[in-house]
Amino acid sequence: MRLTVLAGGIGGSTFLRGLLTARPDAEITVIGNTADDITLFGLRVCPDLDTVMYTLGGGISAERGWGREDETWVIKEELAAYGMEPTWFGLGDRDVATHLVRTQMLDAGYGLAAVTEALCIRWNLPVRLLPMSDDRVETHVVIDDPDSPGSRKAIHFQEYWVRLHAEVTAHQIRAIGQDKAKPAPGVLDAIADCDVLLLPPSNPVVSIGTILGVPGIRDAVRETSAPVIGVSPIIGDGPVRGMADKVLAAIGVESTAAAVARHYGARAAGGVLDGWLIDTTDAAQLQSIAEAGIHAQAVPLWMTDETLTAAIANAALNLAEAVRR
Ligand code: FO1
Repeated sequence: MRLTVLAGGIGGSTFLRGLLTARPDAEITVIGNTADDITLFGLRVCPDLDTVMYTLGGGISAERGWGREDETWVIKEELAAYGMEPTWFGLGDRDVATHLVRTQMLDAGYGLAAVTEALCIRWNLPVRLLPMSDDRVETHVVIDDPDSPGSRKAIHFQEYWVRLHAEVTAHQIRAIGQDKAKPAPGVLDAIADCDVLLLPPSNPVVSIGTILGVPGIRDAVRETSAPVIGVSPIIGDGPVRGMADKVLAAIGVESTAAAVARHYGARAAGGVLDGWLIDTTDAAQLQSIAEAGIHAQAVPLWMTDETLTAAIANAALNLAEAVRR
C-alpha cells in the first residue's frame, strides 16, 4: 500500500508514528512543510522536516517534541555570551550538526530534497521524506508594531510562535516566496501515485495550508485518484496542539472541526477532502460536514499513546476504503 502524507511538525510526526504502527509494511511518502524554515547564524534550519526525521529516526527529544534527545546547549550559551541575537530560538549542539550538514550541502548547490534524502540516510527512516519545495518559502505573520502604535509589521513565523508564544493578534499570514515556488522533485508523483492521501492533524494554515499553496500541489491533490482523508486538528474549540486557533482566526476561519473541514472543502466542490475524521466529542458537527459534501466520521482523536494513534490512522484508512467504494 502506498500512502502519501502532507505533514507539519509535531502533530504530523505523532500521527506518522501511529500510521507506521497500523501499517508497518506500507510504502509511506511524507511531504513536509518547509515554510517554518529559518536561517539563523548562517545555518538553514528546517524545523518540520527535522521533527519528522528525528521522531521517526528515534532521535527526537521526548520532552520537547522538537530537537534532539540528550541535547546539550554549549553553542547556544557561547553565542549568548557574544551577545548574538536571537537568544529566543534554541539550537542545541547535536541539532546544530544537522543544520551544518544541510547548509554546507545547500551551499554546494544541492536542492533541499536531495539534502533531506542525504540527512535521512543516517536516521534509517522508515518513510521517504520530501520537502514541499526546494525553493525558499517562509511564513510571516502580520502583527501590531509595538514600537509604532497604529502600524503593523510582519515577523517570521518562528518569532511569532517561539518568542511571542502566539500571544499577540495575528492579523494576516503571508507565505513569502510561495507564488514562485515549485513542488520539490517527487512531490507531484507521490500525490498522483498513492493509494490514500492523508492530511494528519497538522496546522491547516501554516503547515498543510502552505504545502497546498505551493503552485501545482493543490491541483495534484484535487486530481489524484486516491481518496483524500483528513484528521481534524481541532477538538472541541481548541487545537490538539500549537496555535492553530490563532492562525485560523487570522484567515477568518472558526476553530471547530466542521469549520476546518469547510475551509479545506470537498473535492466534489472544488476543495481537497473526501473524508474527515473528527473527535467523538464533536459528533454533533457530523451533519454539517456531510452537508458540505465530505464523508465524516467521529472517533476518539487524542493521540495520547501509540495504540490510540494507530487506531486513528486505521480509522482514516478505513474511511478511505468506504469513500473509495
Ligand atoms: N520551539 C520552541 O518553542 N523553542 C525553541 O527554541 C525551538 C527551537 C527549535 C530548533 C530547531 C527545531 O527544529 C525546532 C525548534 N522549535 C523550537 C520548534 C519549532 O519552532 C516549532 O514548533 C515548529 O516550527 C512548529 O511546527
